[in-house]
Order: sequence, then structure tokens, then C-alpha cells
Amino acid sequence: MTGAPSADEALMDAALAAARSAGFATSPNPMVGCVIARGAELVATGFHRKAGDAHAEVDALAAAGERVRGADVFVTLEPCAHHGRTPPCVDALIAAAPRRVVVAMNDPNPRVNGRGVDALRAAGISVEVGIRAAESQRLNEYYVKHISTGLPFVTAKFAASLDGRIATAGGESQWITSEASRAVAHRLRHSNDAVLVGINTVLADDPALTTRFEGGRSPLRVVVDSTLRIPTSARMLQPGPGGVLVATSARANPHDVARLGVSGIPVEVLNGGPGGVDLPALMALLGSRDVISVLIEGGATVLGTAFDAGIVDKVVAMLAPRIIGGAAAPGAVGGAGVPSLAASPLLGDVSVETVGPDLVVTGYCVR
Ligand code: AOF
Ligand code: ZN
Repeated sequence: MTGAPSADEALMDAALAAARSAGFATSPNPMVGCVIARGAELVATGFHRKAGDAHAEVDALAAAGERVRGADVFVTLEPCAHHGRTPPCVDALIAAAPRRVVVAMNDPNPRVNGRGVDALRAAGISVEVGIRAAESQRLNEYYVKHISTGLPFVTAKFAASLDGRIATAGGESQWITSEASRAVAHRLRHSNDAVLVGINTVLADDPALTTRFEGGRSPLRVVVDSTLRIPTSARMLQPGPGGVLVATSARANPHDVARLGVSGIPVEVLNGGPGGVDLPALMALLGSRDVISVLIEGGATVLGTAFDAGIVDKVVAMLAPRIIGGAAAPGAVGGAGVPSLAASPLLGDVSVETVGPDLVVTGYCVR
């Protein structure tokens, strides 16, 4: 879409910017922004900072005081109508008596879903829904998936050569992409609640899986290790913010399960699936623990299992402009693969950025 934004769009853009300033710290709750305006004049701005804190609408209403009467309220998500950790925002809005409430998208939370808009309309407030809906959906893609399915939103990320290899035949992999795109990868860790790798990656690279990003959140570190080969000295198992989880299968030696348990490392036995660990069951477990987003960082085996199981929502491929070649050099995605081109997930909404010398291709698995 081109052209200058309308006055309403510009104000909703300001509300979206306020929402974004929470920087993913609201999980498992959504990022929400709210702007109060009289005509084009901005009266107050508010946003949701973290789960349990004031909702965006209440934050903006507090900043606006009496000036909200007869004004327009722009909010990126339908105001809530339920008693959760905080009282319903629609009650606060109705009491403040604005002229109009503009909402970017309905709240897919089954406790809200349409009830917020209905309550405002029933109180005689004019409500418009849908301005910047796509942007708001995208901003809260993790929240939307989790609140409507109970499962986390899954991003598969890999760094490869232009010909799709993640290492040379001899196993050399550091570094295929540039430092600039590795910074993008750290931002991805910061935005996700959990980061997941396979045991081969741990044994080969011993990653710490923390975020080296200014002010970054540290995700839960998850390893898929069907036979429990992980040494307790692995960097990702060391105590630190975010915590750890080892997912294994019945193929693991019970002594090894006990060994990790004694070291205080949480282990879950989730049997099933071709790799030995049932990834869909692991996603369900993480979702039930309020993990709304998971970043799968590889390697090829765990990415293959994830694509084969159909659990991937989004792909971020970082491609360095180099060719590795050779039939023995591993590709980014292993597993069984697809039986035909028609069965391969064709990404939708694809965007391509250049980061330093690399290409970063982002797209969504359309199901
Ligand atoms: C937020 N921030 O600004 C808005 C939300 O956990 P609670 O009680 O705070 O309620 C969370 C629900 O409230 C959330 O799932 C969404 O449906 C609704 N709106 N939540 O955390 C906000 N406006
Ligand atoms: Zn609310």
C-alpha cells in the first residue's frame, strides 16, 4: 500500500510504536499501545510494559486525565472486558467517556474476542475496528498463535551458504555468515521466550544460547537429546537467566536422566517421533508453561524433524554470498524431507533484506 497515511492511520501508527517500545517484555501477554487524541492533536500515550502491569488503555487514560472526555482513543488491540490480573479496560474507558474508540484488531483471547467492542458500543461509544490490523497482527504474532492454540509460535532460523550448506564436508561452520547477521540472530533470541537446539549442535559448537544484545532478554534454553549425550559441562546448561530444559526420549539411559536430575537440570521424557523426541508434544508442554515463542536454531536434524512435523510458523534464512558445494557438506534442513515439490511448504509474505554482505530471507509457512 502506498500514499500518505490518513489522520487515523498516523495516530494508530503512534499507538503501534508505543506498543513496540515494550520490546517483547510483555510475554505471555501482548504488546499493546494506546494513543488519546483530539483531532490530530496528541493528548496522551500509553503502553503495556509487562504481564501483570497496567494495560495500555489504563496507562494512557492515567496520563490523559480529564482531557479524554469527548476525545478519540486509538488502541492496537481490542480493549479487554474481563477481570484478569487487572480490572476490565472497557469499564475504565466507559467511565472516561471518549467520543470514539479506534481498534486495530479484535483480541483473539477467547475471554475477550468481540466482547470488548460490544461493551463499548452498548455504552454509546462509537467504535471502529481494523485500522492497521495487519501491522497489529504481525506485532503480536507470538501472542495470537499462543492464545488461540495454546502452542508457541515457532521460528526456524539457519545460517547457510548461498547453496544451502551449514558446514563444510569437514565440519567447519564458524562463521558462514557475517558478524552483522549474527547480531540479527541475537535480536531473534531476545524476542523469543525459548531457543531450541539439537544435541549435535551442542556437541559440535557448545553454544551458550544467551543473548549478547544490549538490554536483551535471555530465553529458556532447550536441547533435544533423545539419548542424553549432553555433558553437564555444556555451556548451555550452566546456571543463568532464562533457565534450561533437556528434552529426551525413552531411549535415554535412566542413569543419565538421574545424573542430570541430581545436578538440578530439568529433564522431560517426551517419547515418540522419528528423532526419538516428540517435538509437537514438546511444543504443547512449552505452551502450557506460557512459552509463547520458540526459536529453533538447528542443526539440520532438529530442523528437519520440525519441518517434517509441520510445527514451523516462520522461517528466517541467513544466506552468505559464498558457495561451499560438495555432496558431503550438510544442508540446512535434514529429516525425511518432502515426497514431492507440491508437498513442500511454500513460504508466504516473503521479505528479503541485505544485512552486511548477507541476504536475510523471512517468510511464513502457509498451511
Ligand atoms: C495486556 N496488556 O495492554 C491489554 C491486554 O493477564 P491480564 O489480566 O493482564 O490480562 C491479559 C489479557 O488482557 C490479554 O490476554 C488480552 O486479552 C487483554 N488485553 N493485555 O497484557 C494490554 N490491552
Ligand atoms: Zn485491558
